[in-house]
Amino acid sequence: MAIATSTIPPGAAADDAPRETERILIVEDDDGVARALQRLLAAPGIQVMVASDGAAATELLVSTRFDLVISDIHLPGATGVDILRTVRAYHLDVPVILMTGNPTVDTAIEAVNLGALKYLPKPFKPDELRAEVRRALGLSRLARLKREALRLSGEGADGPGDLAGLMSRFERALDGMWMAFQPIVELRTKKTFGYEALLRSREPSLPSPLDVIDAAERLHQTRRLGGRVRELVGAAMNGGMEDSARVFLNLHPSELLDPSLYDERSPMMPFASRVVLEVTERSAIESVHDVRARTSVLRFHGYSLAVDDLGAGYAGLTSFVTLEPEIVKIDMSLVRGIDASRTRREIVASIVRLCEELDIRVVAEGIETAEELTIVHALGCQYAQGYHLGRPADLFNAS
Ligand code: G
Ligand code: MN
Repeated sequence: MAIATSTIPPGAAADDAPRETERILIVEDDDGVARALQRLLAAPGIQVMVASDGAAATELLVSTRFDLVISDIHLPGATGVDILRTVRAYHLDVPVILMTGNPTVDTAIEAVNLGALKYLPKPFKPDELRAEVRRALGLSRLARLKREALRLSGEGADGPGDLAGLMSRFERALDGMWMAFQPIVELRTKKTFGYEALLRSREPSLPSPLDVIDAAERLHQTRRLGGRVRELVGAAMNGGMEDSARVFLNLHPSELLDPSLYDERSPMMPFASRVVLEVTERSAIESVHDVRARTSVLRFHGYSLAVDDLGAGYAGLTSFVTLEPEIVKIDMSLVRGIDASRTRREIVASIVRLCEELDIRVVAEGIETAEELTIVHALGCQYAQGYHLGRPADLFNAS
């Protein structure tokens, strides 16, 4: 039998307020292990269901709301990673614990990339599993509360039931997306130093690049999006772009954890020495472990690094210290109206001075007027970018 259920009714020995029955799905082909897990996890208010292969698991996952999925990695007709993918396609917030008797680095990396909560090598101690399950159910409850709060505030058009829809819109956006390129000008020579590659969408329901990035985050697909961007930019560099031009590429901090970024066969690798990876100050990089080891591998391949949106986000020097960038990009909020603001001029002048000492070059972003351009040049910025110098455009037929 592919599917088995055991329930103990809620409220029997609950010490806190009664809540809805919580459902756990166990995906395990070994009957003995499945039954042992079922016994171990059965508790008042918890329903434990078992699927013994990938097909049965998928059937349950698309029809039932689960609060936790515990899956073996090796299954008939699927892997635990396939199960994880199915979960992510339909139930964004459900925690997934993967178990294996034979852990490998590759599956562990893939599991973490797809958002597995925990990768448990077998055999595990019952207490260890129970503790993980308690934590996971707690997170699941938290996710549900957050969804309710969102619904109350009238936001969050895509409820969890709509995730399949969001996924298909995201897939269409990936298929139709293209890269715009905006020139970055060297101020001394007035020549184009390079281009920032900017994502553009043709999907009417996700019209702005931020919509696409937001959908990718909600669907745990930021790495797939990053991979597609690198493919398109690689094609542009292979195609019409002049060989001397640098390309500035925005990297989501989570992409630093994507093994494909470091893959020799990555479409960007042949051009690495002309590529500047921009990491924004707006999101915390502290969540990425081993940043310094990762950036040193990227530098070994020839990439340079830039801190993006300086002055717009997190205060402090974290991104300077961890990334040791070759370039910083001053956010347009500091540039806007700089000709009329002494404070902005002083801040930019200090940034330029500091960067000179650290041998970091400075790009001023968002230049919209001749006056702004004159001032940032006079203050010592080496490069500038903005509508005044060139709008993002379909320059290299990258689509
Ligand atoms: O965060 P980041 O610097 O990567 O953002 C770049 C974004 O800023 C792009 O979406 C681009 O279209 C936009 N942009 C580029 N130049 C200008 C400009 O001069 N003014 C304004 N308002 N936006 C700009
Ligand atoms: Mn940028």
